[in-house]
Amino acid sequence: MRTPTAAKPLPTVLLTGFDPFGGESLNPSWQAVRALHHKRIAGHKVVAAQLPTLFDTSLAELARLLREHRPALVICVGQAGGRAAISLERIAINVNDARIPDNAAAQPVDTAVVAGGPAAYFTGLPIKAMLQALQREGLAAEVSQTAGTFVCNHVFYGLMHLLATRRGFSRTRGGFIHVPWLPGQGQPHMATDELVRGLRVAIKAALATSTDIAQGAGAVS
Ligand code: PCA
Repeated sequence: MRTPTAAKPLPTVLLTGFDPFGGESLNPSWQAVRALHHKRIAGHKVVAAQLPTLFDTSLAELARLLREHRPALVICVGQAGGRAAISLERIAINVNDARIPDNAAAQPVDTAVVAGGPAAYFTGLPIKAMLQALQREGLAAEVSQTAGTFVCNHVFYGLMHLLATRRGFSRTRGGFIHVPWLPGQGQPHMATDELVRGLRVAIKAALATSTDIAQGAGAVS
């Protein structure tokens, strides 16, 4: 007689959003990612988690989440007030240069995210395929060439460095998406349900595309 085997757990997609910063009362990245918590997308289970807008502890928290969930795909999401489209970030740079204080009043100027690390990392996401998928759905989307030099770039660079250097993560893909303000925060804005739909479409495209149409890879030294 065959013994029943336990169902294999679904592979995980880790999605992170940030808490509000800069005196705002909400952060669209968290509003959008939390709506996808425990949803299934293309045979994967989504886990959504919040990162603090802090230079000091955001990366330790991300590293803890990676160890806990061992995701197949990681997408960190942040607010980019003033942008009009879902921004697929191409490159993370090894610089912290804060124009405003973070939520613990830290404001590093021209410091490294990782001392001695490469100058930059390209995203591990198939951003051109994701862009096409978003535009096909009629959603405002773009490839962005900079995630800035505040906590979002810090987390993006730290994520790519962790995936490149920590044992056990060589097959985990990751990257960063910035989202516009929500209505009420300022202009231009996108509605929460559009952001949620956009993230779903972006995740699906990332899972369906192993090699991007046009993609750099790895570290830039
Ligand atoms: N946006 C900030 C940090 C947190 C967030 O949501 C940024 O773009 O760096």
